[in-house]
Amino acid sequence: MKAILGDITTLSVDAIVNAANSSLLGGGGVDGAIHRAAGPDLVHECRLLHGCKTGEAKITGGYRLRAKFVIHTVGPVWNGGHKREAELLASCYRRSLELAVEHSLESIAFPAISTGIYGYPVAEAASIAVSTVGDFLKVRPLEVIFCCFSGKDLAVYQAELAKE
Ligand code: AR6
Repeated sequence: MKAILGDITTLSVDAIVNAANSSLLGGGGVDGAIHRAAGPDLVHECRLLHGCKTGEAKITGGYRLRAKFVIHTVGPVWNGGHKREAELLASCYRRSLELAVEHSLESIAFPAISTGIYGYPVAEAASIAVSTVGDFLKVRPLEVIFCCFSGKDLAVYQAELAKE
């Protein structure tokens, strides 16, 4: 696993992960960027999924994206840390990786789920992301990219990766 700085919508991987909301019908942040880049067929397929619970994940095609698939997961809204946020965030990473394996995918890129509009502190979120993915990769090999959207986030991820 590695961290890079970039726009997740441009990556040529088997799947990119979307930090969605429970409607799966689009929104701001990375969700908006993915829907804009994928085109309107993405929301048409998302409508058929009837939403997604926090901590769960669902897969669709990638349409106009270079990625073949989009794995939509719903991160927790940060509420101070005592509302099962850590457990739910770890579940987002695990369920996304499980879907990738079920679909025989070899590469997957994650944004920093929940750390934008949902307000999860980046350092805590990066620690959960790296440790949850690291544990999963001990059992199932996959190419995992953490796609950071700022140099500051990239530095936080690199510090976490150095601990693994
Ligand atoms: N590529 C990579 N990362 C990005 C991109 C991009 N193109 N655009 C933003 N980010 P957020 P959340 C980063 O707010 O906190 C939506 O409205 C961003 O800088 O996208 O999980 C959904 O519909 C941050 O580091 O997702 C939900 O309602 C990270 O992606 C809600 O926002 C996540 O920020 C979900 O909030």
